[in-house]
Amino acid sequence: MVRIAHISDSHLGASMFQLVERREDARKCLEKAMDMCLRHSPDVIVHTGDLFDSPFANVEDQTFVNDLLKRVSKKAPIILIKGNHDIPFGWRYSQSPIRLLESNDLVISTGDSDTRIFKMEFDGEVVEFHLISWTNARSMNRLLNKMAPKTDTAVLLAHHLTVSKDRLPIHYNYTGIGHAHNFWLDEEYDIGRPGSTCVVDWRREMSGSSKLIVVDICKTGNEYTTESLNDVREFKYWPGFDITGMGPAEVNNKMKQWIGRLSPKKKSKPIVIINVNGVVDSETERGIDRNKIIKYGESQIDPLFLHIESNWKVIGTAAVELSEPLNVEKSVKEYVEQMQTEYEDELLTMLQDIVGG
Ligand SMILES: [Mn+2]
Repeated sequence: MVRIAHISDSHLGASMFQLVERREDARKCLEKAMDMCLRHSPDVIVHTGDLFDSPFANVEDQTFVNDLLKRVSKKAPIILIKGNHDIPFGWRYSQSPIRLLESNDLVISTGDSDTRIFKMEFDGEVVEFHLISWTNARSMNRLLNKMAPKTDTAVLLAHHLTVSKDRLPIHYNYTGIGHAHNFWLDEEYDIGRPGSTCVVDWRREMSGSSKLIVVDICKTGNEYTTESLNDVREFKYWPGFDITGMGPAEVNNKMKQWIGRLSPKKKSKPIVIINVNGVVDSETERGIDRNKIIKYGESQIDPLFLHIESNWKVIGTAAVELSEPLNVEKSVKEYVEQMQTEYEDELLTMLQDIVGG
């Protein structure tokens, strides 16, 4: 039996909403994920790419990674795929901070190339690893077509896949990928994607989850264990606030009421994202006092950051004055006159049919 612990997409250096605290969070998330891997005593740890958010990683992040991998690689070898974020200007240039980690013998990666095939022996059991770092679709398809393992047990590791799961070569015991930041495990096809170790882009990641995938490759088939990988920062995501039909005062009050109901669980300052939907008129939108609402929220829940995502739609308004609202015929005529609608003639003809004029 060979045990692989698989994580992905750590995006060191990413800072959501330009919050410097998130850089520190990303480092803590990676360290937490690596320690979670070690607790399962894996034969090998796999990271399928986007270790850094930018190939021009800052020295602080590089030093952190260096120290962390030095500690972890003493316990288990680390295979690291280069993701699209780890490579400058796409696949045409090879200089990447991963290259440095590799030449320091902290990780096994694909060197200056986008691919590498090698064997590793675990207690007499030989496993062939096929690595594909980020590359274009054509070269990826070419690699997939020509890579054929020579040993019984083989593992394919890539940052992303350019073919659907049913078109993958069948000779791999496990295919580990990254790139998309949500967990996905297909035990029938033996394909796993852990998701990101931290929240990088909340719009894409809030609906899913991230997990550590532990794969035991046995003669009788794979056995999977997964463990939730939550961000070290607490996120409160409220998707369903609807302000349809409200006036400005009502919106301001309601939003304060909604915020008042939020109560963060942990002690750490949470990131709170409030998604507001609905349709309001432009006057109402102008009357929404964002600053006051946010200040109120900050005083109530002490967040690291409170964000109101304005997803509401705005319709223009025009006041129509009806002299006799109960007189349908007169009201329609007044409406048509004041709105200067292009359907004036049709409306007036319909009106004749209805009231029999
Ligand atoms: Mn990524």
